[in-house]
Parts: sequence; structure tokens; C-alpha cells
Amino acid sequence: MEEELTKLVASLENDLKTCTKEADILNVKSKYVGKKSRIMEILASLKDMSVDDKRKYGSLINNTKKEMEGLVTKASDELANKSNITFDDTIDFDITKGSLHPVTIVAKEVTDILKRMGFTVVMGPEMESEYYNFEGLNIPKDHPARDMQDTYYLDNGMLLRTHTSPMEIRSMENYGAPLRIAAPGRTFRNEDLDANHENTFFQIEGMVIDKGITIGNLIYIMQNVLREIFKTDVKVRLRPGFFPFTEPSYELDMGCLICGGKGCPTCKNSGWIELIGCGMTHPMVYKYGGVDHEIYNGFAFGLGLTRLAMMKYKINDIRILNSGDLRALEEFDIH
Ligand code: FA5
Repeated sequence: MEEELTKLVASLENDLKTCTKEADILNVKSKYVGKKSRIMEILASLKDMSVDDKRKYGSLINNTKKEMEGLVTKASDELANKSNITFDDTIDFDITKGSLHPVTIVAKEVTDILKRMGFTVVMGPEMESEYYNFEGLNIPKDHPARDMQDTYYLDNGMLLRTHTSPMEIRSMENYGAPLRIAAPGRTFRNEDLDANHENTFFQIEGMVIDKGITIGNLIYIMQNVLREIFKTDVKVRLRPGFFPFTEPSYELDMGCLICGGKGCPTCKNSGWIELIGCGMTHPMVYKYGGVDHEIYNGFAFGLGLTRLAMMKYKINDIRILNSGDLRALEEFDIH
């Protein structure tokens, strides 16, 4: 018995010497002092020993087990002191395989274009108050427009922002007029999912406030952004829309690039993808934001970045973008 226990300790010490990372030590620990280890077997056999043997070996076995556990802890501490960082060799760090997410790429491209046109980029919270998401945008409680954007309400009385438009009010409050901001970010809606509707998607808000702004300025900016993103003129149409925070309001659709406008499941056979909501800012919104509408006016728009990424990279189903499935994303030519 004494000899076997001595050998076990020696063997454990040898194995611990070969450990270079915490995972190795855990393996050794399980081999020597784990549930199915030899020392546990010997310990369990104590109960069947004669009273004499129990007296003779009981404390020796227990002390050996404690000694072995102590050796493992010591080796683990020594390794941790050597370096706080341990690398797992099984992870493939080959960076040539990585690429930015398509939405990240178009978000950066759109913000860069807007920055060149004099816009300041601002970021806002994803968890919003009802005031900034609705009231400040002229959408009072019980207004039917609240049903247009099915909202995730939180237990703390806040909500997940349904659009980036709260940044209009926050920016007016923070910077006043004149103003030219772009606010990209994640937005959330309790939607039924389909090929072009997600419940988590990205928008970028744009707002311009100055003197003598017209709808022509709005159309010019939309055209410029799309021309620079697609490097060519794309087919668009502007149709009347309804938003309580703009008057007049418009929806801008672009010709579906998945089917070339012929009609497909992505555009629900219409040949068009709804991309941007926009309009001339409503007088009530200036009031909430503290801007003097006697002097200033302007426009705002909310562009769907996730749908823009779909069109740019010919991704036929929006759900692919949130799936986290790299194999699916690798199919698209993203550089
Ligand atoms: C809005 O969200 C308004 N806040 C836009 C706006 C801003 C109007 C400023 C006037 C002034 P809308 O719900 O239409 O509007 O969404 C704008 C864009 O976001 C859509 O055109 C679309 O590109 C994108 N979008 C909307 N819902 C979804 C969804 N479920 N999945 C993916 N993209 C969506």
C-alpha cells in the first residue's frame, strides 16, 4: 500500500511538470484526484478493510489524497502567476478568414458619405423612454401610429426604441439649431418575420435644420447617398407616406436588386423595396425639441441600413444577416 501511494504521488508530480496551460492541469487533476481516480478507489476500499488495516492505512490514504490535491492547486497557482493570459491552441486565429458584417460595412459607408456632406454622427440609447420614442415625435398615447410600430415594452417602464427618430429630439435638445446630424443604430420591433422584416434591424436617422430648407434638399441628399453606395444611379420612387413627425411625409422605395424589379419573394413580387421614410419636420417636433420654427425649418429621414445591405450584397432574405451563420454570409461577395 505505502509503495503504491508513493508511486501515485511521484507519477502525479511528473505529469504536472508537463502542463503548460490550465486545461492540461484540469486533465491531470481529473486523472489523479477525480471521481474515477485510483486514489478515490483506494479511499472507497477503506470501508471494506479490517479494523486493523483501517487504523494502519486510514490516515495515510487521506493524507496522500490531500497531498495530491495540494500539488495540483500549487501547480495551477504557479501557472497563473507566470501569465494571466492562457491561449487555447485549438482556436484558429487566422485573420484572413474574417470580414466585417455587411450591415457594419454599409453603416460605415453611409455615415462617411453624410460626414462629407457636413453631418455630425451622434449615437443614442437602444433602451428609450416613451417620451423620446413617441411623445416628443408628436405621437401621443393612444395615437393609432403607435400600432404601426409594434413595441417591446420593458418591465422598468422603458422600451426598446422602434426607430432612430428619438435622436431627433435628443439632438435638438443638446445642440439646438442649425443642426445636421446622422444617428445610426439598432432598432427593435415585435414584427412577424419574413424575407424583408426582422425584429432587430438597423436604421440611420438624418436630420437637417436650417433656414430656408426645401424638399429639394432632402431629395438631393437621398440621391447622393444611394448613388455613392451603389456607384451608379439606382431606380427609386418617392410616394406619399404618413408619419406624425413629418408633414408632408414620403416613403422612398428602390427597385429590387435581387430580381431586377421583375418581382421575387424578397420584394413580395412588387419589384420594389421600401428603404427610407422621410419628410419635412412637423412644427410640433420643433416645439418639443425647443427649436424656433419661426426662424428654422428642415427635414428628417430614417434609412433602413439592414435592407440597404441586402440590396448592396444581393442577400435575398434579411434573416440571413442576423443568423450568425458564417457559411451563409461567406456565399456573398463582401469586401
Ligand atoms: C420609420 O422608422 C421612421 N422613423 C422614418 C422617418 C424618419 C420618417 C424621419 C420621417 C422622418 P419606417 O417604419 O417606414 O419609418 O422605417 C424606415 C425604414 O426602416 C424602412 O423603410 C425600412 O427600410 C426599415 N425597416 C422598417 N421596418 C423594418 C423591419 N421590420 N425590418 C427591416 N427593416 C425595416
